Amino acid sequence: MERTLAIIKPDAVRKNVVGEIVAQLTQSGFNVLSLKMVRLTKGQAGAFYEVHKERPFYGELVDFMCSGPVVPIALEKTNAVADYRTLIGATDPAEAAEGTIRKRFASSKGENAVHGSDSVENGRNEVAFFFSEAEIAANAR
Ligand code: FUP
Repeated sequence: MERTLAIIKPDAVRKNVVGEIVAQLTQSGFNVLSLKMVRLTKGQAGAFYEVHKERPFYGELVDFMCSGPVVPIALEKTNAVADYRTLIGATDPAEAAEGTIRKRFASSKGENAVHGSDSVENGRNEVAFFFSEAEIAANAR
């Protein structure tokens, strides 16, 4: 079993598609270990995206992630990281495959509906960024 972190971003929360995204996740075989709705501070969003801090879009990305509530979701599945990346599609929705979450719900490369961990190690670390083991234990398989 692998863990990965999804975050439903502020654009998708504003579009009222949290339920549809969670439904697509569970219909695609992901077990929801835990989820919550939170409003990130700049400090939290900045720390979460620390790896991108030298990139030109970092400031905009942090501001966007703090612009409204987000829904972090701890997911579990065999091959969760790669399967979730396939399910969400390319970073830019214009390049995302038909039926992917970003194709269905994202507006642009910046406001792209969902976050996804990009490696198994980051999957574990990013889940731990938002959830304690006690929060996750209740629904682990
Ligand atoms: P992804 O793993 O698909 O979320 O994409 P990246 O890790 O490359 O980028 C993380 C986030 O930075 C994206 F979700 C949106 C933002 N971003 C931009 O705003 N502009 C870019 O050119 C690339 C990424």
